[in-house]
Amino acid sequence: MIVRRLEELDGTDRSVSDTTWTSRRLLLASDGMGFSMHDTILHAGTETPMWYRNHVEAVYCVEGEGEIEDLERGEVHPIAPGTLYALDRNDRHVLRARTQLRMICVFNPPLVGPETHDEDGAYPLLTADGEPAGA
Ligand code: 9YT
Repeated sequence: MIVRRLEELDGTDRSVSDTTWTSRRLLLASDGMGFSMHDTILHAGTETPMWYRNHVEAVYCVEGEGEIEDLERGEVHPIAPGTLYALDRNDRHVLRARTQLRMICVFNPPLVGPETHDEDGAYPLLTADGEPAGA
């Protein structure tokens, strides 16, 4: 059994930041669960374009107010605590945080650990060693 607490991740390589977000990666590929699980903060007043070409992701809002724009369909959906979105078609999207958002995210395949967004807002597929898959 794995028991882990959010505060244990601060200051470790399981806490990853980019300009608009900080993510605490509670479960990663090395934990052997078949998915990764993240507690992610999106900073107030930011927007983050993303396109997970290589992963499916489900995101559940537990704090804050914002919106998600589905760039495939041109639809905008409000985000509030209790809202889930699932990117079941590798959908390109923009997440806008009106206030700070706190999101619980699950990825399949699991993230390995060091990934940050590439120029398209995607994460690369990595091997367990953190090297590009297929390289
Ligand atoms: C809200 C969202 O898309 N989160 C993605 C995961 C997070 N940015 C991370 O752990 O990299």
